[in-house]
Amino acid sequence: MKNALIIGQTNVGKTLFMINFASFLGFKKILLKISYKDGKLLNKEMSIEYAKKYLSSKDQYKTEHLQSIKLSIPVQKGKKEIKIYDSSGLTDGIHPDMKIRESILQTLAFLEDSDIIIHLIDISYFKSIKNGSISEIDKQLITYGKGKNGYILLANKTDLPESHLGIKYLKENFKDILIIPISALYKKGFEEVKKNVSIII
Ligand SMILES: Nc1nc2c(ncn2[C@@H]2O[C@H](COP(=O)(O)OP(=O)(O)OP(=O)(O)O)[C@@H](O)[C@H]2O)c(=O)[nH]1
Ligand SMILES: [Mg+2]
Repeated sequence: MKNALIIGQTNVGKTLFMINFASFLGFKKILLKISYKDGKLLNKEMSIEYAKKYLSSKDQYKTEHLQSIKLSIPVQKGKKEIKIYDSSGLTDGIHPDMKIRESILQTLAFLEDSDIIIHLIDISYFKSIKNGSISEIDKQLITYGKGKNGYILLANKTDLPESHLGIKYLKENFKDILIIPISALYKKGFEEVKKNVSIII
């Protein structure tokens, strides 16, 4: 079974994307496998509503460990299973909090083992907040992803103001990668994500 890693800066919507993508595919419940940094594993079954409420947050660094769910995606002949990993948020530079540094290490260590990389960028309020550019860590992820087969860039939060400027910037500056505008909150653009993931797996 192929695995996909959802990666990106903190608060960009990685966890909400994973949960709502499961919901979009028809799942009413998810079985979440949490991989703690000390190697322990924990399984938790929960409803989509519960998962959204307790796993996704407006606060930064909500996700502290790798956590995965199995999804089945329609392909040409039937369905195929895929394991989707949600990860802790990355940041530019070295984070002062050791716990967060360890989480970042766990995410990066898993990067090489991933068949598919789903890189999320928050493109809302693009011009005012990010001074018209994406962060260094996002640029590095794009450079890394370009060399891999299964790399998809999701421009998230298209429901918020100025997102069109962000999409324009990405499409102009990174012409040779697959960029899909989405709203993880409203499950917009998910058909396109499903289509492209099903081609890769
Ligand atoms: N308006 C809007 N808000 C979104 C969207 N996607 C996520 N959010 C919000 O952004 C915040 C962060 O979402 P999370 O899913 O927790 O983000 P994350 O990337 O997993 O964050 P960390 O685990 O902290 O790294 C929450 O308040 C979400 O409701 C979107 O498409 N539109
Ligand atoms: Mg998260």
